[in-house]
Amino acid sequence: MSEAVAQTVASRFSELYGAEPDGVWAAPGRVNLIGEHTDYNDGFVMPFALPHTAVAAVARRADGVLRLHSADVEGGVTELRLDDLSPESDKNWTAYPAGVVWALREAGHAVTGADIHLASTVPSGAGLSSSAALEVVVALALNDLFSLGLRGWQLARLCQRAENVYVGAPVGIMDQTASACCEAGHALFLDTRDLSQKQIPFDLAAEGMRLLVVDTQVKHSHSEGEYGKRRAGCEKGADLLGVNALRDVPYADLDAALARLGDEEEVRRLVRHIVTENARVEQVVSLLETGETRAIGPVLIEGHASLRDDFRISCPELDLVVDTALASGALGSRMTGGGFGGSAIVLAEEPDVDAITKAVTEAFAAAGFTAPRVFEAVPSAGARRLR
Ligand code: GAF
Repeated sequence: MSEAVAQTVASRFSELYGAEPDGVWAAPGRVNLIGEHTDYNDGFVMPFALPHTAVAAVARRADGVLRLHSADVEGGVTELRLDDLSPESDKNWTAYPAGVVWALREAGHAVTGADIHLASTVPSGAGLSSSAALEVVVALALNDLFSLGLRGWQLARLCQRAENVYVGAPVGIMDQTASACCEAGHALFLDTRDLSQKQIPFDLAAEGMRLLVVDTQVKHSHSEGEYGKRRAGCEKGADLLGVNALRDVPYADLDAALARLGDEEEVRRLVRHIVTENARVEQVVSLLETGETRAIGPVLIEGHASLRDDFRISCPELDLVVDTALASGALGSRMTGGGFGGSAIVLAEEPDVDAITKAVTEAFAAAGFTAPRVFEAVPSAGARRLR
């Protein structure tokens, strides 16, 4: 499968650029199991990698030129000069790979140019980190081709900088780290403060369960204002409470912290979500480690309620997935990713999967919503070289 994909992408590269690529790399999208909007609060997250990947065929250049092409976007090859790359100058898809090259060079890494052809199976705008997959696959390819010796978490930091500064989206570090560092059969317990990581075995099929992703087809974008507003609100909360980041408010002190915020109702809601969400990540880790996998269902449900009512980033389509799945026997369900659209996850017993899928699809039709796309998510490998 990987070999066939690598061959297709390499062949297209040769057609476009008239030579063989030096190699082919893949980086996955991710699903976040729990820990939403905690990453820019120095908190905990728990994503796992999807089988869907961005694949890049790449060849080195030595002449300061970057050529970019995507199988997923109309149009020909874009040619850029490395010396001309500058933040927020590009509003197209090319800003993601170009931003990575810019971030590497700005950090002092000797990248002298490249020809790149990309093809991705990660659904875009679905809350599944299609942007991070593009960034990480380019970073990994250049790391190998220019012998930069950077580790996965270092590539993730550079990719986040590309997205924050070059693309102009104020995202945290979760998606890039997930794409770079996840392992097949595991969820990644990540402390976003120091990027310390623990791979937690997560094999639902072995226990007779499944995790479904329901892509509502409602597109979202992090460069738009609401994500940034939530981030600014969390930073205000940390300021008012006199802590570096909301991560520093222990769950046991939540009531006292909320009382100190007085009539800052909006900030109180954001703080409550972050502090309880960090506790939920720790709870899920502990349940998985003690083999109580089914017991994570109620924690996922609480997580959704918190995102809907306190953080206020759900939407009618996401709520309909969660409500319908739970009414049809799911063990747990929540929106995943940045919110305002994108995808929800559903944890279910294997025999209930078809009935839940049917119920959600029918509920969408009855509500007049675009049909959702439902697929099973199996924890897959992180970024890697294919050939
Ligand atoms: C998006 C961002 F890119 C992540 O950094 C994270 O904040 C997530 O939304 C919400 O948990 O995917």
